[in-house]
Amino acid sequence: MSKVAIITGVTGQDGSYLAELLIEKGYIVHGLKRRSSLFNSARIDHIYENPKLKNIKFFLHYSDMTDSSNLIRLISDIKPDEIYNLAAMSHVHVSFDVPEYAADADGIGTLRLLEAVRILKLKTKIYQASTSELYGLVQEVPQSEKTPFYPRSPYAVAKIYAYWITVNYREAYGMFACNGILFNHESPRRGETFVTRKITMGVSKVALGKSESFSLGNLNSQRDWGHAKDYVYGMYLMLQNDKPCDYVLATGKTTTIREFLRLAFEVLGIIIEFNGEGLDEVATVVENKKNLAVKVGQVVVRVNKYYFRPTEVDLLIGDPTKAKKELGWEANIDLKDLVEEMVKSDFKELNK
Ligand code: NAP
Ligand code: G4F
Repeated sequence: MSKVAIITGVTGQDGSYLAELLIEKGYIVHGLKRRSSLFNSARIDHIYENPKLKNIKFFLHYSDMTDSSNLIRLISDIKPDEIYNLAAMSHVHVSFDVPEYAADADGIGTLRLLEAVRILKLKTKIYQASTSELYGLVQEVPQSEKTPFYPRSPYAVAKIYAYWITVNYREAYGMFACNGILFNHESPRRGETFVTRKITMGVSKVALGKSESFSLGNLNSQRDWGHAKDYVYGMYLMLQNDKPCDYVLATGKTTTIREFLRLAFEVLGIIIEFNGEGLDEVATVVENKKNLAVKVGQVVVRVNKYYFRPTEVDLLIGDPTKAKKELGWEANIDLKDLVEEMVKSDFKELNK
């Protein structure tokens, strides 16, 4: 018999890849999406249009992590074998502007979901989308499941609550609930205001002559970037394991924003150099190997303090040893391939 899964946040980057994965594995998938004034299903529309996935069982329901009666009703009707809780106000910088909403949707939202499963006395397995942002002001390098947390944003504080309430429900009620402590993962489906996608779109627009330059914030911070496709497979593996546990998913390598930017321009044969310091730092073209719409000497990136955060997470680098040992999981797609895929996808789309 087919397994039944609920994915909250199905319209997001990870939700879309996970829906594809579970459908391929023969699951009946129920995606929860929130109401929006514009269509918000662009990342999952292709699932219906793919002839290879003709007989799929994929259903969408309106929902919101701030609405417990809605969650109880849907979970009671669907009685899922697995729930993947991916819904969240996931933008760290924006969480400083909407801290109460972030706490409600990301923190208490997770409690609402766990409570729904407990009240309904279901044996549902639960995956909670935890994050490397929990490490914040890092207490250890690299960060593993044993590293103490030190959150640095309202988003991370909300996710700490979600992390511990998941652990607590596992211990108090014997629920099969796992935290995936995922380091940054990206793809051509990444939201356009996260730094990697902002860069790959910005680079493509500049190369096509659609804009002269774009602005970024802190170029010095370092992230452990993987591909979202690899990471959703890790989520799935956590719920297929014999015992519920928390796992770090990461590549074990870290890179600065500045280096990601350099690599992204390089995909299009544009070589840049950095000059100046702090808010005066700029990236300038030194070579244009493919004769794209840029000139040598053109300033293509500037630094703008608007994009800096009140408190920054300077360095993230994860230790995925436990996931490798216990789940057989590892990141397969490396940073260079990820950057190339993202730049080529944006360049193609913007060149239409
Ligand atoms: P994303 O693209 O921003 O997707 C978030 C999803 O949550 C979207 O479907 C969004 O709906 C939905 N959502 C937001 N607020 C909601 C609410 N109040 N009720 C119901 N749904 C709501 O994020 P992602 O990159 O796929 O990440 C998935 C999860 O993993 C998130 O919880 C994120 O915090 C966590 N995480 C991500 C990373 C990463 O590097 N990507 C790393 C660690 C953890 P709309 O489409 O309508 O906006
Ligand atoms: O791409 P970001 O916005 O991602 P951030 O803050 O690391 O959060 C993402 O990863 C977390 C996992 O660690 C998730 F939990 C979270 O949901 C989200 O998916 O910023 C990355 C870095 C930061 O240091 C930021 O200050 O890039 C720096 N940055 C520099 N200029 C910028 C910009 N970030 C954004 N968004 N926009 C800029 O212009």
